[in-house]
Amino acid sequence: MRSRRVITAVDSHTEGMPTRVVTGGVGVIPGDTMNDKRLYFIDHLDDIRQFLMYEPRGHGAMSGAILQPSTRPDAEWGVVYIEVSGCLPMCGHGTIGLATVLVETGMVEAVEPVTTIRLDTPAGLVIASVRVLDGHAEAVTIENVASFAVRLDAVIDVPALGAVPYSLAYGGNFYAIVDLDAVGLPFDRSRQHEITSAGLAIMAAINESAPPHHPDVAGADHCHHVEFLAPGSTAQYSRHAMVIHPGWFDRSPCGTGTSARMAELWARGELALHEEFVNESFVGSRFIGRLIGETTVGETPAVVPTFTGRAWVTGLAQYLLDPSDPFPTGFQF
Ligand code: PYC
Repeated sequence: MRSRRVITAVDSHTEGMPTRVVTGGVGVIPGDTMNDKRLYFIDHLDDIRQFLMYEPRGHGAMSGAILQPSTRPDAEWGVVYIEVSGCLPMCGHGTIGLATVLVETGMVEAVEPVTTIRLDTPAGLVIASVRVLDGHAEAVTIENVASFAVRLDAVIDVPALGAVPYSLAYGGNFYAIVDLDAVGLPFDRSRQHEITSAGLAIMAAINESAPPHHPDVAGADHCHHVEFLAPGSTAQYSRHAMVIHPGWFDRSPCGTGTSARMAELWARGELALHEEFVNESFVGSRFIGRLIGETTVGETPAVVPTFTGRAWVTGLAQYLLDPSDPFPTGFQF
Protein backbone atom coordinates (compact mmCIF):
# COMPACT_ATOMS: atom_id res chain seq x y z
CA MET A 1 0.00 0.00 0.00
CA ARG A 2 1.28 3.49 -0.89
CA SER A 3 -0.22 6.85 -0.10
CA ARG A 4 0.79 10.46 -0.55
CA ARG A 5 -2.09 11.66 1.59
CA VAL A 6 -3.63 10.20 4.76
CA ILE A 7 -6.67 11.92 6.21
CA THR A 8 -8.34 10.57 9.33
CA ALA A 9 -12.04 11.05 9.85
CA VAL A 10 -14.95 10.00 12.00
CA ASP A 11 -18.00 9.56 9.81
CA SER A 12 -21.46 10.30 11.20
CA HIS A 13 -24.95 11.17 10.13
CA THR A 14 -27.33 13.75 11.54
CA GLU A 15 -30.97 12.82 11.01
CA GLY A 16 -29.95 11.10 7.76
CA MET A 17 -27.39 13.60 6.47
CA PRO A 18 -23.67 12.65 6.54
CA THR A 19 -20.94 14.63 8.27
CA ARG A 20 -17.39 13.42 7.69
CA VAL A 21 -15.56 14.92 10.68
CA VAL A 22 -11.90 15.35 9.70
CA THR A 23 -9.75 14.86 12.78
CA GLY A 24 -6.27 14.68 11.22
CA GLY A 25 -4.16 15.00 8.10
CA VAL A 26 -5.10 18.54 7.01
CA GLY A 27 -2.99 20.53 9.49
CA VAL A 28 -3.65 24.09 10.61
CA ILE A 29 -5.21 26.17 7.83
CA PRO A 30 -3.65 29.68 7.63
CA GLY A 31 -5.89 32.58 8.71
CA ASP A 32 -6.47 34.90 11.68
CA THR A 33 -10.19 34.14 11.91
CA MET A 34 -12.19 31.03 11.01
CA ASN A 35 -13.71 32.86 8.05
CA ASP A 36 -10.18 33.81 6.89
CA LYS A 37 -9.31 30.11 7.11
CA ARG A 38 -12.41 29.24 5.10
CA LEU A 39 -11.48 31.76 2.39
CA TYR A 40 -7.83 30.54 2.36
CA PHE A 41 -9.05 26.93 2.10
CA ILE A 42 -11.31 27.82 -0.86
CA ASP A 43 -8.40 29.50 -2.70
CA HIS A 44 -5.55 27.08 -1.88
CA LEU A 45 -6.78 23.76 -0.49
CA ASP A 46 -9.95 22.99 -2.39
CA ASP A 47 -8.39 19.74 -3.68
CA ILE A 48 -8.77 18.36 -0.13
CA ARG A 49 -12.50 19.13 -0.18
CA GLN A 50 -12.90 17.50 -3.58
CA PHE A 51 -10.85 14.46 -2.48
CA LEU A 52 -13.10 13.91 0.56
CA MET A 53 -16.49 14.97 -0.81
CA TYR A 54 -16.62 13.83 -4.44
CA GLU A 55 -16.88 10.28 -5.73
CA PRO A 56 -15.40 7.74 -5.20
CA ARG A 57 -14.73 8.63 -1.53
CA GLY A 58 -17.86 10.75 -1.18
CA HIS A 59 -21.04 11.15 -3.21
CA GLY A 60 -23.39 13.73 -4.65
CA ALA A 61 -24.76 14.84 -1.26
CA MET A 62 -21.60 14.56 0.85
CA SER A 63 -20.76 16.92 3.68
CA GLY A 64 -17.99 17.29 6.23
CA ALA A 65 -16.34 19.38 8.93
CA ILE A 66 -12.59 19.92 9.33
CA LEU A 67 -11.53 20.39 12.94
CA GLN A 68 -9.23 23.34 13.55
CA PRO A 69 -7.80 25.07 16.59
CA SER A 70 -10.07 27.94 17.60
CA THR A 71 -8.99 31.46 16.63
CA ARG A 72 -10.99 33.05 19.44
CA PRO A 73 -10.49 32.85 23.22
CA ASP A 74 -14.15 32.03 23.94
CA ALA A 75 -14.28 28.79 21.88
CA GLU A 76 -12.70 25.34 22.40
CA TRP A 77 -12.61 24.18 18.78
CA GLY A 78 -12.80 25.71 15.33
CA VAL A 79 -14.37 24.23 12.22
CA VAL A 80 -14.22 24.71 8.46
CA TYR A 81 -17.23 23.11 6.75
CA ILE A 82 -16.82 21.25 3.45
CA GLU A 83 -19.50 19.99 1.11
CA VAL A 84 -20.00 18.98 -2.50
CA SER A 85 -21.20 22.58 -2.90
CA GLY A 86 -18.10 24.27 -1.45
CA CYS A 87 -17.38 25.67 2.01
CA LEU A 88 -20.38 27.03 3.88
CA PRO A 89 -20.02 29.74 6.54
CA MET A 90 -22.12 27.57 8.88
CA CYS A 91 -23.71 24.13 8.69
CA GLY A 92 -26.26 23.06 11.30
CA HIS A 93 -26.43 19.32 10.73
CA GLY A 94 -22.62 19.34 10.42
CA THR A 95 -22.29 21.03 13.81
CA ILE A 96 -24.60 18.47 15.44
CA GLY A 97 -22.46 15.71 13.86
CA LEU A 98 -19.23 17.40 14.96
CA ALA A 99 -20.38 17.90 18.57
CA THR A 100 -21.54 14.28 18.75
CA VAL A 101 -18.18 13.05 17.44
CA LEU A 102 -16.24 15.25 19.89
CA VAL A 103 -18.14 13.72 22.82
CA GLU A 104 -18.31 10.13 21.54
CA THR A 105 -14.55 9.98 20.83
CA GLY A 106 -13.57 11.67 24.10
CA MET A 107 -11.98 14.63 22.28
CA VAL A 108 -14.18 16.69 24.58
CA GLU A 109 -14.76 15.33 28.07
CA ALA A 110 -18.34 14.12 28.41
CA VAL A 111 -20.14 15.89 31.23
CA GLU A 112 -23.59 14.61 32.18
CA PRO A 113 -26.33 15.65 31.74
CA VAL A 114 -25.13 18.37 29.33
CA THR A 115 -21.71 18.92 27.73
CA THR A 116 -21.27 22.43 26.38
CA ILE A 117 -18.90 22.98 23.44
CA ARG A 118 -18.21 26.47 22.13
CA LEU A 119 -17.31 26.43 18.46
CA ASP A 120 -15.53 29.00 16.31
CA THR A 121 -17.30 28.78 12.93
CA PRO A 122 -16.73 30.98 9.86
CA ALA A 123 -20.14 32.60 10.52
CA GLY A 124 -19.39 33.31 14.20
CA LEU A 125 -19.58 31.71 17.63
CA VAL A 126 -21.94 28.73 17.86
CA ILE A 127 -22.70 26.87 21.10
CA ALA A 128 -23.45 23.15 21.10
CA SER A 129 -25.20 21.67 24.15
CA VAL A 130 -24.87 17.91 23.97
CA ARG A 131 -27.34 15.89 26.08
CA VAL A 132 -25.26 13.02 27.46
CA LEU A 133 -26.67 9.88 29.11
CA ASP A 134 -24.42 7.02 30.25
CA GLY A 135 -21.54 8.55 28.27
CA HIS A 136 -23.59 8.61 25.06
CA ALA A 137 -24.48 11.75 23.07
CA GLU A 138 -28.28 11.54 22.88
CA ALA A 139 -29.14 14.84 21.18
CA VAL A 140 -27.53 18.20 20.46
CA THR A 141 -29.00 21.69 20.70
CA ILE A 142 -27.19 24.31 18.65
CA GLU A 143 -27.37 27.99 19.57
CA ASN A 144 -26.79 29.43 16.12
CA VAL A 145 -25.52 32.76 14.79
CA ALA A 146 -27.89 35.72 14.58
CA SER A 147 -30.46 35.11 11.86
CA PHE A 148 -32.62 37.59 9.97
CA ALA A 149 -35.14 38.06 7.18
CA VAL A 150 -33.75 39.89 4.16
CA ARG A 151 -36.99 40.26 2.18
CA LEU A 152 -40.55 39.03 2.62
CA ASP A 153 -43.03 38.33 -0.18
CA ALA A 154 -40.71 39.36 -3.02
CA VAL A 155 -41.22 38.14 -6.59
CA ILE A 156 -38.51 36.93 -8.94
CA ASP A 157 -38.80 36.28 -12.68
CA VAL A 158 -37.41 32.84 -13.38
CA PRO A 159 -36.90 31.51 -16.92
CA ALA A 160 -39.35 28.66 -17.62
CA LEU A 161 -41.15 29.24 -14.29
CA GLY A 162 -42.36 32.84 -14.66
CA ALA A 163 -42.94 35.12 -11.64
CA VAL A 164 -42.15 33.17 -8.45
CA PRO A 165 -43.11 34.61 -5.02
CA TYR A 166 -40.37 34.05 -2.42
CA SER A 167 -38.88 35.30 0.82
CA LEU A 168 -35.18 35.41 1.63
CA ALA A 169 -33.62 34.89 5.05
CA TYR A 170 -30.21 34.21 6.61
CA GLY A 171 -29.53 31.50 9.20
CA GLY A 172 -25.79 30.97 8.62
CA ASN A 173 -26.42 30.74 4.84
CA PHE A 174 -28.97 32.58 2.72
CA TYR A 175 -32.23 30.73 1.98
CA ALA A 176 -34.92 31.46 -0.58
CA ILE A 177 -38.18 30.22 0.93
CA VAL A 178 -40.73 29.23 -1.70
CA ASP A 179 -44.07 27.36 -1.61
CA LEU A 180 -43.84 24.20 -3.72
CA ASP A 181 -47.34 25.02 -4.96
CA ALA A 182 -45.95 28.24 -6.49
CA VAL A 183 -43.86 26.17 -8.94
CA GLY A 184 -46.64 23.65 -9.54
CA LEU A 185 -44.81 20.65 -8.02
CA PRO A 186 -45.90 18.13 -5.39
CA PHE A 187 -43.98 17.24 -2.19
CA ASP A 188 -42.96 13.91 -3.67
CA ARG A 189 -39.49 12.40 -3.92
CA SER A 190 -40.37 10.79 -7.25
CA ARG A 191 -40.44 14.38 -8.63
CA GLN A 192 -37.00 15.26 -7.20
CA HIS A 193 -35.41 16.07 -10.56
CA GLU A 194 -38.05 18.66 -11.40
CA ILE A 195 -37.85 20.13 -7.89
CA THR A 196 -34.06 20.35 -8.19
CA SER A 197 -34.28 22.11 -11.57
CA ALA A 198 -36.79 24.62 -10.21
CA GLY A 199 -34.58 25.32 -7.18
CA LEU A 200 -31.45 25.84 -9.27
CA ALA A 201 -33.32 28.17 -11.64
CA ILE A 202 -34.60 30.25 -8.68
CA MET A 203 -31.08 30.50 -7.17
CA ALA A 204 -29.62 31.58 -10.50
CA ALA A 205 -32.29 34.27 -10.97
CA ILE A 206 -31.81 35.66 -7.42
CA ASN A 207 -28.03 35.66 -7.72
CA GLU A 208 -28.20 37.44 -11.05
CA SER A 209 -30.69 40.16 -10.20
CA ALA A 210 -30.76 40.57 -6.39
CA PRO A 211 -27.94 38.72 -4.59
CA PRO A 212 -27.90 39.02 -0.79
CA HIS A 213 -24.90 40.20 1.26
CA HIS A 214 -24.07 39.61 4.89
CA PRO A 215 -22.64 42.82 6.40
CA ASP A 216 -20.07 40.97 8.57
CA VAL A 217 -19.28 37.64 6.89
CA ALA A 218 -17.02 38.08 3.84
CA GLY A 219 -18.02 35.76 1.03
CA ALA A 220 -21.61 35.28 2.28
CA ASP A 221 -22.97 36.98 -0.81
CA HIS A 222 -25.15 34.52 -2.70
CA CYS A 223 -28.14 32.21 -2.39
CA HIS A 224 -27.32 28.52 -2.90
CA HIS A 225 -30.28 27.06 -0.97
CA VAL A 226 -33.97 26.97 -1.80
CA GLU A 227 -36.34 25.76 0.93
CA PHE A 228 -39.45 24.51 -0.86
CA LEU A 229 -42.32 24.37 1.62
CA ALA A 230 -44.75 21.47 1.42
CA PRO A 231 -48.45 22.34 1.28
CA GLY A 232 -49.91 22.73 4.77
CA SER A 233 -46.66 23.96 6.36
CA THR A 234 -47.30 26.33 9.25
CA ALA A 235 -45.38 28.43 11.77
CA GLN A 236 -45.49 25.48 14.20
CA TYR A 237 -44.80 22.56 11.86
CA SER A 238 -43.18 22.75 8.45
CA ARG A 239 -42.12 20.13 5.93
CA HIS A 240 -39.74 21.02 3.15
CA ALA A 241 -37.54 19.89 0.29
CA MET A 242 -34.21 21.72 0.57
CA VAL A 243 -32.48 22.10 -2.80
CA ILE A 244 -28.78 22.95 -2.54
CA HIS A 245 -26.38 24.03 -5.27
CA PRO A 246 -25.17 22.36 -7.49
CA GLY A 247 -28.18 20.00 -7.29
CA TRP A 248 -28.87 17.85 -4.22
CA PHE A 249 -31.25 17.71 -1.26
CA ASP A 250 -30.39 18.04 2.39
CA ARG A 251 -31.38 14.75 4.00
CA SER A 252 -31.52 16.43 7.41
CA PRO A 253 -34.01 19.19 8.26
CA CYS A 254 -31.12 21.66 7.71
CA GLY A 255 -30.07 23.64 10.78
CA THR A 256 -29.21 26.88 9.02
CA GLY A 257 -32.38 26.55 6.92
CA THR A 258 -34.45 25.95 10.07
CA SER A 259 -32.88 29.10 11.56
CA ALA A 260 -33.61 31.14 8.41
CA ARG A 261 -37.20 29.91 8.34
CA MET A 262 -37.73 30.81 12.01
CA ALA A 263 -36.25 34.28 11.35
CA GLU A 264 -38.69 34.71 8.47
CA LEU A 265 -41.66 33.59 10.58
CA TRP A 266 -40.57 35.92 13.41
CA ALA A 267 -40.27 38.86 11.00
CA ARG A 268 -43.86 38.14 9.91
CA GLY A 269 -45.05 38.09 13.53
CA GLU A 270 -46.01 34.40 13.20
CA LEU A 271 -43.42 32.86 15.56
CA ALA A 272 -42.74 34.33 19.00
CA LEU A 273 -39.66 33.82 21.15
CA HIS A 274 -39.54 30.46 22.97
CA GLU A 275 -42.32 28.88 20.87
CA GLU A 276 -41.56 25.42 19.46
CA PHE A 277 -41.09 25.05 15.71
CA VAL A 278 -40.88 21.55 14.20
CA ASN A 279 -39.07 21.35 10.88
CA GLU A 280 -39.23 18.13 8.85
CA SER A 281 -36.89 17.10 6.04
CA PHE A 282 -37.61 15.49 2.68
CA VAL A 283 -36.78 12.09 4.29
CA GLY A 284 -39.08 12.70 7.27
CA SER A 285 -36.48 13.46 9.97
CA ARG A 286 -37.01 16.39 12.35
CA PHE A 287 -35.27 19.25 14.12
CA ILE A 288 -37.01 21.10 16.93
CA GLY A 289 -36.36 24.83 16.68
CA ARG A 290 -36.86 27.70 19.12
CA LEU A 291 -35.93 31.39 19.10
CA ILE A 292 -34.29 32.46 22.34
CA GLY A 293 -33.46 36.13 21.88
CA GLU A 294 -33.57 39.26 19.75
CA THR A 295 -30.58 41.17 18.42
CA THR A 296 -29.51 43.10 15.31
CA VAL A 297 -27.17 42.39 12.41
CA GLY A 298 -25.98 45.75 11.14
CA GLU A 299 -29.25 47.73 11.15
CA THR A 300 -31.45 44.68 10.61
CA PRO A 301 -33.58 43.20 13.42
CA ALA A 302 -32.48 39.61 14.01
CA VAL A 303 -33.07 36.64 16.29
CA VAL A 304 -30.94 34.04 18.07
CA PRO A 305 -32.18 30.61 16.96
CA THR A 306 -31.66 27.19 18.48
CA PHE A 307 -32.39 23.81 16.94
CA THR A 308 -32.13 20.29 18.34
CA GLY A 309 -31.36 17.05 16.50
CA ARG A 310 -29.52 13.75 16.83
CA ALA A 311 -26.42 12.29 15.20
CA TRP A 312 -24.83 8.85 15.10
CA VAL A 313 -21.23 7.80 14.49
CA THR A 314 -21.11 5.50 11.44
CA GLY A 315 -17.43 4.76 10.97
CA LEU A 316 -13.78 5.50 11.56
CA ALA A 317 -11.77 6.04 8.42
CA GLN A 318 -8.37 6.82 6.97
CA TYR A 319 -8.69 8.19 3.45
CA LEU A 320 -5.65 7.44 1.28
CA LEU A 321 -4.39 8.68 -2.08
CA ASP A 322 -2.35 6.21 -4.04
CA PRO A 323 0.06 8.14 -6.36
CA SER A 324 -1.28 6.19 -9.35
CA ASP A 325 -4.95 7.01 -8.61
CA PRO A 326 -6.34 8.62 -11.79
CA PHE A 327 -8.90 10.61 -9.75
CA PRO A 328 -6.85 12.43 -7.06
CA THR A 329 -9.62 15.01 -6.56
CA GLY A 330 -12.47 12.66 -7.35
CA PHE A 331 -15.26 13.52 -9.73
CA GLN A 332 -18.92 14.53 -9.79
CA PHE A 333 -21.36 12.34 -11.64
O1 PYC B 1 -27.86 21.75 8.38
O2 PYC B 1 -27.31 23.83 8.02
C1 PYC B 1 -27.44 22.67 7.65
C2 PYC B 1 -27.06 22.32 6.28
C3 PYC B 1 -26.61 23.15 5.30
C4 PYC B 1 -26.41 22.37 4.17
C5 PYC B 1 -26.73 21.07 4.49
N1 PYC B 1 -27.14 21.07 5.78
